[in-house]
Amino acid sequence: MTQVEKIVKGVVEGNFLLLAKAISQIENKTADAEPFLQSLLPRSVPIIGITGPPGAGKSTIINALLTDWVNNNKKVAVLSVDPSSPFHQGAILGDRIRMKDWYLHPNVYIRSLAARGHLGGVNSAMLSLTTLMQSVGFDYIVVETVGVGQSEVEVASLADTTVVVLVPEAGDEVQMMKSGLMEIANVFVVNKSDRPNAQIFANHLKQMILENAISTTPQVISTIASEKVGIQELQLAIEQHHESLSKGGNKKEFFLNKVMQLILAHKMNQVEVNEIKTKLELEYNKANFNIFKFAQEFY
Ligand SMILES: Nc1nc2c(ncn2[C@@H]2O[C@H](COP(=O)(O)OP(=O)(O)OP(=O)(O)O)[C@@H](O)[C@H]2O)c(=O)[nH]1
Ligand SMILES: [Mg+2]
Repeated sequence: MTQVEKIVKGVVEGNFLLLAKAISQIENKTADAEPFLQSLLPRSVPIIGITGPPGAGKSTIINALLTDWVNNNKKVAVLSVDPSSPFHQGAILGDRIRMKDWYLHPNVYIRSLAARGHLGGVNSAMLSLTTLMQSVGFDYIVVETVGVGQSEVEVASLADTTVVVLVPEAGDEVQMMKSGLMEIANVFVVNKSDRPNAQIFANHLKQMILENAISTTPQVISTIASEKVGIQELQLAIEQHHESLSKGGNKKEFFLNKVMQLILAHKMNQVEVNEIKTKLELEYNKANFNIFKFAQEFY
């Protein structure tokens, strides 16, 4: 049996030990990782990106989505990117509590990934891992990323369907719409709709979407994730988006984007940061230091 076949067997049986090992192999970029990745034959399994500001309810939403999927006997992989800032250190623990029903379930595999320390970007590691998940028998892959900044936008670009989770008092995030959020969202969720002004906010959002109408208009779904309200509507919106993708979609553009990210990551891997640092220490105080000349040495 090949390594992939053994992992598939494990996933069928609800034993994720070999899968976890393969992930570490990829994360640590061991010598075996590249040939292993090149042996993968991914199926077209939907990758659902769930992104949004800290505490918006992303994990609670995933927790609720899992109920229906598992009841329908689906296998689901959840990858959550640990934010690197110390401000968020509670997040991993929080996720463990929020998704506690699922940590030991044979149909669900949950893994946190460090966002820090991936030279060449967390997205190349993510691309490897989501492709792995698509190759070993999962039916859905969920990627949770915190925030609405550029790096999250990049990670979201790996997903087939990106769900942006907001809360009714998300004034600042709405400002962020202008800087890219609008383009990445395939579905908007207004979570915590039990709070005041939720409907006003949802209407405002819909209006903004219409005003900024790009090629497609994302749906706006109101949820109370902690009470599993609106989850079925969300599930439907995700399915509908995925169907629209497989109909026409811009597959070539999608793959081009991924290939560019792989090339970038590969090039970045060849950069010896420590060597640059050592040389820089010798040079940067000199009167004739020129950064372009200096950098050229490493091209
Ligand atoms: N009132 C209310 N609280 C909610 C709702 N959904 C989630 N919460 C609560 O909001 C808090 C944060 O929820 P999480 O699911 O951890 O949010 P998150 O977006 O995953 O957070 P991070 O991963 O830390 O960014 C928890 O205390 C949840 O119980 C909701 O619909 N209404
Ligand atoms: Mg979370």
